[in-house]
Amino acid sequence: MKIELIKGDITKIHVDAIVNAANSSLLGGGGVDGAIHRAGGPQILEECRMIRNRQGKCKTGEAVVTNAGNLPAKYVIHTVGPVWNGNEEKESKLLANCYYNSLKLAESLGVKTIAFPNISTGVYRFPKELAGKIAVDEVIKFHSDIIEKVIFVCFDDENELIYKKLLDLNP
Ligand code: AR6
Repeated sequence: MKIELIKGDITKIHVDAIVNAANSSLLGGGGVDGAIHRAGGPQILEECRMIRNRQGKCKTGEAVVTNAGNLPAKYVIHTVGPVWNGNEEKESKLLANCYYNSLKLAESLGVKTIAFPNISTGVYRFPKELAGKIAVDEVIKFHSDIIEKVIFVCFDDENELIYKKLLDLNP
């Protein structure tokens, strides 16, 4: 599995699946969630509503999939990151679950390329350095015969620098 870093907007990335840092309602929000629904159009929210009706809320650390509407991707995988409250052990495990469950779901869909945002590092206030380490560790230890490339999409300079260091890229 190749790992890449891109600085920018995840809604513009040409991959089979992009991951959304959603909330448990699955009904949209701000940050990357808002950007994905804005750029992707109403079909994504429509499918989120169907999932809500079928299974109720999405638990923290879990993932569900919808279409990607007008986005270049085929799928949006919505995962719910933990809100940082300082319980490092519990919240780190939940964040790791987001990456693991998104990758598992992607595999089941035959996804070859997938892009992740920096889950929980915005409104949910997870410390960026720790979140980056968890994300990179989880992806590296996930061996896949199906997924060929994982792209970390960093929106802000701080995350970009953190990921460059973690992935051993030249700053
Ligand atoms: N492309 C890539 N990354 C982005 C984009 C974008 N277009 N926009 C923001 N980011 P956040 P959370 C980065 O707050 O912390 C929503 O309201 C941003 O710089 O989007 O998991 C949901 O509905 C940050 O590094 O998600 C939930 O209620 C990262 O995405 C809640 O926020 C995550 O920031 C989830 O909070």
